[in-house]
Amino acid sequence: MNTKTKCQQFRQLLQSQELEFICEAHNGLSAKIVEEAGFKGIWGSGLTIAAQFGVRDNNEASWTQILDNLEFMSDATHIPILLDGDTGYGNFNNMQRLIRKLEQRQIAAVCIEDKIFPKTNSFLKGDAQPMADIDEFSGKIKAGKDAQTDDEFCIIARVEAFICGWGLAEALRRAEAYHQAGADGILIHSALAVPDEILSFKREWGDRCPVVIVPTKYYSTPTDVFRQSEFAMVIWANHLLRTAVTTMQKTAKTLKEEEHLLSIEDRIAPVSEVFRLQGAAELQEAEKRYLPQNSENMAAIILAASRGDELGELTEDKPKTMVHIQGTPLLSHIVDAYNAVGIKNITVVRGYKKEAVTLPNLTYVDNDRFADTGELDSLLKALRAKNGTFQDTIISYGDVLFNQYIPQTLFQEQEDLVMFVDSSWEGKTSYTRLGGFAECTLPNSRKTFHSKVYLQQLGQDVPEASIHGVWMGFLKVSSKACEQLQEILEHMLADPANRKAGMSQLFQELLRRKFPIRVLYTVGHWLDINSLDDIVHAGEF
Ligand code: SPV
Ligand code: MG
Repeated sequence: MNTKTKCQQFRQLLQSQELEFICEAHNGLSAKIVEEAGFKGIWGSGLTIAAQFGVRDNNEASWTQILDNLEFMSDATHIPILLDGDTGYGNFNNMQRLIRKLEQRQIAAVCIEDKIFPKTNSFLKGDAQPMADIDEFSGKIKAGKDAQTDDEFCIIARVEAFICGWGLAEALRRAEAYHQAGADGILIHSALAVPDEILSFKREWGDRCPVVIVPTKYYSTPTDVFRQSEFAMVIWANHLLRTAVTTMQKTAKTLKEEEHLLSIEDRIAPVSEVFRLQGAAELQEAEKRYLPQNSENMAAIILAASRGDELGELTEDKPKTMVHIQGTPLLSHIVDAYNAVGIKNITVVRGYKKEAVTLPNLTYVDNDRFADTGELDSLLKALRAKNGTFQDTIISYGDVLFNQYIPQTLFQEQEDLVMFVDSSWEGKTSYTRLGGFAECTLPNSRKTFHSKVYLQQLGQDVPEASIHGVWMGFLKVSSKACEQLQEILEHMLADPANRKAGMSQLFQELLRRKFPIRVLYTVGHWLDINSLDDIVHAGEF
């Protein structure tokens, strides 16, 4: 990247011994496109900036609106911008304020033309346009030079004598006056289809100061003619906007006529190119550095392959997870609760009547052998589907409702394996669901609020005196531990004896391998749908 300031860069271009080229831009995006094409400078065209606002080139857009637009152009690029400053938007005083505001936005240079505010584009009835008083305009240039704080800032004086129907003598007289007033360069404009006016001017002018041209009308002149005549700079003044107009008209017309995108899609920039131009990648990098990674890095796996025979007829044509609770499938309630805490990466393992499980925005993994496999088989399939890219993940069931508090709290804990245990288990003499009873390092009490509790055993046959609660069917596994979990499951399921194994066997295996499993106690906040009665009570939940 150029280490010179934009003002230094522009002055260097203007004074270079080569013929230099700058190209029009009219907003941040087109400015960036000009820079990427390799241009060393940008023409902030009055015509095209007005046009992209949908107004005329008659100072209809206020100068501060132009300034705001320029700020986007300047922010988007590293090359200097020469602003087409029309007549300076007023008298010498307005000119001075303009210069200060341009410098604040790192605009490198401004060009002002010797006409009257509000001006009209040079190609619209040019010879009917009045010119500025030569002394008044010279004073404006002087005021501008006095206002600039950076010595390198350039002011180009644009001579409109040819445009307004005057001859070479008037053009030269004005150019000399503006040069004496301090202009850093002269832009000599012409509306002829041939370069005669600008060439005759240059012949007489010699090299008193750099001369800039805008060959919009005499476009067929070979560029070498400009080079040989030792012009300093060529401005391609409006060609990107005109390109955009043609393409947009064509696309709009085609869309209107065809009512589909087939003949358009391949002929226009993909959205990925728009994102690239906007610098989306840079923001993504910054997000990694500055944003908490949590919600991006959270996922859920919902085990929902089984039928739920206990609900009888209700699960004849759909699995339990699709049974309605207050008019909405159970699974929907579960997804809502996950979504509410920012988890949208949700994998659902389907099995029984899988075609009935069709909620949107979920990743489905099918366990077609659900009838003769168990939960661990489903879980392994879900983990395999991640292809080795894991997030912190909550494993839960398709028939357990819960409060947002549950996932929220699980993700707050940094440990690799975290589970919830409901300590209000009394009265449940047998609890076959969800792996059963839990014995932990400490029972639930005020004391546990300040100390960390870990799982010691989980199953049906925990002696009553040792039971501290029931597992509620939620296990948070860190992204790192997901990888280990997959390995363990691959190993376990390689043994046919584990074909139908459930989560309690997994816990036992994890304990056997000495993985610490953190326990969080709660009372309530969940509902295990296990009977018709539960469905009725779910409404209250
Ligand atoms: C502009 O680009 O706005 C110009 C050049 O002033 S011209 O339109 O040729 O006058
Ligand atoms: Mg203009």
